[in-house]
Amino acid sequence: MKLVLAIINNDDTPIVTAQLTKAGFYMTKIASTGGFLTAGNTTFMSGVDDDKVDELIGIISKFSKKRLQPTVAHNPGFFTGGSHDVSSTSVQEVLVGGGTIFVLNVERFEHV
Ligand code: 2BA
Repeated sequence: MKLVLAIINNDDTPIVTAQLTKAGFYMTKIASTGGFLTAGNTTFMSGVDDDKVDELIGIISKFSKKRLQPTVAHNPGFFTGGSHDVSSTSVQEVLVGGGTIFVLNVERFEHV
């Protein structure tokens, strides 16, 4: 058995949830936050038999879109010699997703 952890963009969470449920997968969803963009995303946690892992990853891949997400970059300032430092911010885009997936071995599973 494997534990699949999949980090998905919040915009894709409804369709991924629907498609995984339709295919018979059990899952737990955890509200999570990306360390870099500090934007909300969803972490899916699903315990599956080894021979179902590829099907699970296939569904997540199919319904998780890559997207450009704006992020504010702080450009280093410099000292003018006057009373004000000069610095600026600019909006840059970061390519996010589709899904980020980890597959872990499960030593023991109990459902009591
Ligand atoms: P965030 O950490 O908010 O990262 C969002 C996007 O920013 C990433 O997209 C990547 O394109 C970029 N990025 C992340 N860290 C960066 C850095 N140190 N320098 C430059 N660019 C950086 P994805 O790679 O698709 O990741 C989407 C989300 O998946 C991440 O959100 C994070 O929540 C999770 N994630 C990705 N890789 C991970 C890892 N190795 N371990 C744990 N979580 C991860």
